[in-house]
Amino acid sequence: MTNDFSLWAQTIQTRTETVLSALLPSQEIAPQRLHQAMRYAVLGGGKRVRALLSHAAGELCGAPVERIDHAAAAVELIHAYSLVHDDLPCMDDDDLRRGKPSCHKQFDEATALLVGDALQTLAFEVLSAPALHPLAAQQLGMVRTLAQASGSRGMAGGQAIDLASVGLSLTQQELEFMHIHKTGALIRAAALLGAGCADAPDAARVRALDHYAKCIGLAFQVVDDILDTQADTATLGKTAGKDAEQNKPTYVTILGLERAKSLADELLEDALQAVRPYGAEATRLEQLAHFITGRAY
Ligand code: GRG
Repeated sequence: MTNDFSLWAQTIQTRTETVLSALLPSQEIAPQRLHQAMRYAVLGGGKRVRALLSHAAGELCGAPVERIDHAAAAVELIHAYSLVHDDLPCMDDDDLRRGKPSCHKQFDEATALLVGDALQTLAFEVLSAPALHPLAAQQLGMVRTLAQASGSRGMAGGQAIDLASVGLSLTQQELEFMHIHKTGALIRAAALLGAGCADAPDAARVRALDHYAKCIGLAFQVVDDILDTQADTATLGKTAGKDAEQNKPTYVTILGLERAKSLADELLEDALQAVRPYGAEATRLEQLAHFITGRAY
């Protein structure tokens, strides 16, 4: 199963890299430095978890793979923008991302700011391309889904709560609220966009996917908090121990390591249960859930 999943994941990761490379402006085109920095921030790194999720969700709904490629690329562009901005000195202030200098270190802060801006707008350009979907109303719904997941009631809002939480002792409920927005909203959108690529996605399947993605999005963050305390910088490709250094509330500080691990297991089980009715059709989703919760970086 693992080998079969690895092969599938590698295929999707390669497809995603190829599509993103084609969508990003060439660094030969002016403004060269901005385009070079955009390509630096997006290409050649990352697990592409969100793209894998769009593909697994799209498969469950019978969506054509070429459409999913583009929806997945749009989500990865938003994700890459969020990482570039998150690393800026005015936010998390991190020098390392995906095992290399973060964008503002490799280039400069103003360029990194513009990279984030341009990646965000490119994501919507890609998702709204007329060739992406034959049903304009459905496509418009997908654009809205990504906008809501990225904005103040989604990822950007979660980031605002995160920044305001430094040094505070949050309850588990407050921490969950932050992560549902900061990380969970985009992960949920990745699944919904994959499903939306089908001509007429079955409503029950979309509901199951939505619940699966909510659970797996939260599990992703719980595991991220655990890894921040357990893994080293070389393995993570980003600075380990950052949460404690910045005095940030995490699942590990609130629950302790063992209960945080149990919570990740519970969320994994909830996610698996949501797609169990679809049997073998949901194999990729099951494997992906195990990959997300069992990852080492
Ligand atoms: C700046 C608007 C704005 C938002 C930033 C997602 C986010 C919000 C910041 C990232 C900070 C962070 C490290 C969050 C923990 C979870 C997370 C999103 C980790 C990075 O995602 P991965 O592991 O990264 O999927 P790769 O590199 O594999 O794509």
